[in-house]
Amino acid sequence: MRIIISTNNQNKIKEFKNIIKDEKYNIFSLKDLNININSIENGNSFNENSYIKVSDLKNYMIKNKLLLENDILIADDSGLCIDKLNGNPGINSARFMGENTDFNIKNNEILKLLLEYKKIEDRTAYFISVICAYINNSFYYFEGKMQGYINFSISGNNGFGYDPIFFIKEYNKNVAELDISVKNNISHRYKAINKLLDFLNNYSFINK
Ligand code: ITT
Repeated sequence: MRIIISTNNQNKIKEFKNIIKDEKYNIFSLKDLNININSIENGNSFNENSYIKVSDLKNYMIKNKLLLENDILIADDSGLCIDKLNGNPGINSARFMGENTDFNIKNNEILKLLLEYKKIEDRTAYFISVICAYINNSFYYFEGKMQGYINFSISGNNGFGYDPIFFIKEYNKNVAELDISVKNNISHRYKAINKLLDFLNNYSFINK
């Protein structure tokens, strides 16, 4: 069965392929299928933006007669929410300081915005991933969160995006310092994907 992911972020694709181990699913990115979609993410929530990305993919596949009967179409809308910044950058995490701005610059800016908070307890944040899935003509949502803190400096080369400033107390490391297999066992994306997989395992259309 095909799971097609409506994203242009190759780091997300890597994580999806790493997390979904069940061989009954074949995972495809837009790039794998040569599909060119650039969704306009102008929703007011993670749910709305993940829906926009999936429905753009659905419409493209129907229009181009690419959609197969059992296809599962999904998108992930994710972001970093920092409590002392009123939940920002939140749904604007990709667009914060400009979509094409280097993450080293974005991460440095976040550290600057939190300069006044000298205690790690005051620097709480979470990553969130909302997966919207189009399955058998209906849309479903699956959400995962990973709690942590914004560290005082940038460190680590693994992962992507805001991982070099996101500190996990249990490991005493930033996410970017964790082995990628560890991140993929605790992350917001891992949790959302697991909810999706549980749902699919119990879904009679898929298992008939
Ligand atoms: P698509 O919309 O094409 O999927 P995107 O990168 O624009 O790709 P989002 O709109 O969901 O993705 O924006 C999420 C932002 O949050 C983006 O800037 C990511 O770099 C960042 N982000 C999401 N998950 C992350 C993670 O696991 N670790 C670090 N940063 C993450």
